[in-house]
Amino acid sequence: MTKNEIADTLDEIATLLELEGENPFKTRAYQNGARSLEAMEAAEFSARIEAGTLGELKGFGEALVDKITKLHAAHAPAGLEFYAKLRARIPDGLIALLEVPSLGPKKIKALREQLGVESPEQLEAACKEGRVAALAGFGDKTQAKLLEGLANRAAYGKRHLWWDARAVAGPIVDGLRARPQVRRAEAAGSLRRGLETVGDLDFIVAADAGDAAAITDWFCAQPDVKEVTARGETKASVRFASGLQADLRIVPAEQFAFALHHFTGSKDHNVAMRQRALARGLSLSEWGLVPDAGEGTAKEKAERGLSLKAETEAELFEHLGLAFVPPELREGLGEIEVFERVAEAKGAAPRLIEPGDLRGAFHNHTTESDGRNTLAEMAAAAAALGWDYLGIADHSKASFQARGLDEARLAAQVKTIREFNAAGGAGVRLFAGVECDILTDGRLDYDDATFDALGLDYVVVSVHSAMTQAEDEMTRRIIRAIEHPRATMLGHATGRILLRREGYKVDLAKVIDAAIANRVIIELNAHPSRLDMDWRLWRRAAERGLMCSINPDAHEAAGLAHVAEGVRVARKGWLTREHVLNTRDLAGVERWFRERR
Ligand code: DGT
Ligand code: CA
Ligand code: CA
Ligand code: ZN
Repeated sequence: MTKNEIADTLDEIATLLELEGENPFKTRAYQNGARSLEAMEAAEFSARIEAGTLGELKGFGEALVDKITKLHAAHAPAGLEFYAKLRARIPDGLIALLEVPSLGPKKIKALREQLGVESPEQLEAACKEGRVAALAGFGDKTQAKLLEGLANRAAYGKRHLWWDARAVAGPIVDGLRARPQVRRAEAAGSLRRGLETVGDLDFIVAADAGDAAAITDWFCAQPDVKEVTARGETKASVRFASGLQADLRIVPAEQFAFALHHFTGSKDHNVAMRQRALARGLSLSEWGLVPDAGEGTAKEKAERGLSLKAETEAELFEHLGLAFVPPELREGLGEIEVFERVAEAKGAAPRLIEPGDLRGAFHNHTTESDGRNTLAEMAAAAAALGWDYLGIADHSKASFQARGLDEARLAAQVKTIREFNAAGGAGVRLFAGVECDILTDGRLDYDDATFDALGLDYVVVSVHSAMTQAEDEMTRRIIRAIEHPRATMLGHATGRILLRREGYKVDLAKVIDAAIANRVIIELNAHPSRLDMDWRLWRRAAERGLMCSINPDAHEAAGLAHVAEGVRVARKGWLTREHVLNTRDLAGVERWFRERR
């Protein structure tokens, strides 16, 4: 296991021990161990494990070192017998109780010992019978709160599509900025990093201390707020009816850049940044960038005015010898190394793709299959976006539920598109394509003679059936389609629907290899609930020569705008304009299609 996975396991051990009522010194030793591991360079950690010198460090007792060493050698926490036994002693229901708001290990232990409660269901029953209120340290109010928390558990635990979260967050940022007391306001957290799903919203505001209460009042009184879950002088947390929660932090102006950076995360990025600061004798936190040496906490030092100044995040990065790292790249996946080289003028910053780079899009449906706008309406919408071209790709005949096109209807559509272009194209050039089903054995939905006769500009190949095939069968099926000389690009590589449906089982490493070898594009399906293929795979694949197309999979004119979603996650995958086909001009696209054929 890696250093960070081991740190997570130590935290989990601490929680499990607390559930068992182990003494606080012991549980804290695991938590402190986890923090120390987080702050340690991976190289130093490996070297110390090798040499058996971890125990020389403060806070690493013999028992802890023994467990860390065993976890390091294991593939999963269960490889550590101590962990496996501890976990086996604790009922799953007890773990589930940890997810109930306002319920921590200590309260859970009390409920278990005094009422025999070992699951959310049992807790609900105990609350309804009034037995929880009767316990010392609980009372009527706590019982009511627990009942409500249980009822909302599903909604609370749920993550939200970025697109939905953004729709809530946008007006809040605008609203905050419109307050006269607010100097600066930004959304932070996973939303700012552009993650495909968002757990909760995080807002950072700069204001004078005397104005904080007025801002907090406004935040908590927003019409959509269902419940104020926490409230202090400079912070508040609220829950909206949708179940989405939001945190607000108000900081002095001089702390704003540090707080914005800290609460943007990710946690892994922050850990790497903190290590870098420590190596320079500095301590980085939401409070500032202060000398590590000397009396007092980082917060106290910042309040004594000891922090380096940073008006902007760019200045914060500069203090640590780094160029500005775009929020989308802050995932602790090697961004620090790259932007160090940029700062030292040893390398260029990646010029990540931007929404304005797109000049068209290829995977779009019309009323001929399951779209809601006609070809002419789709073309007009593309022209209104300022695009140079639009690719049409309606479903093929095997997708009968989507009214897929048989050979004759497709031939007629191609003819319509040619006539449309010949008549001037109303501002955009249309490309004739199809979203062709990959049949269960990997053959395509039209035969070669049909393809020859149709004269399509391009073909998107997609899986829409038999999605439960075994992994090797699905992998072979998709690769066979990729190897078809007519295939131009692969649609939605896993078929996942975020927060609803797992993707089909497929070995994407092999699919990527095949796509590169056959010069087939893999799409980045930009629909907010797909974002498929996943951004985590793009950086490496693109370096190896995989071409991307950011495809809206639009089923109506308004759906074309979803390409912005695709651009966002493409940035998370380090993609530049060169990696994406639909940043090319008309001639460049025509050339690609011609060479592919
Ligand atoms: P989410 O809300 O689950 O989609 O993900 P985030 O990244 O928005 O996480 P959240 O809301 O818990 O916290 C916002 C940021 O604050 C997070 O990305 C990094 C920072 N942060 C919060 N808690 C910790 C922590 O315990 N350690 C470190 N290093 N950073 C933290
Ligand atoms: Ca968050
Ligand atoms: Ca948060
Ligand atoms: Zn499809």
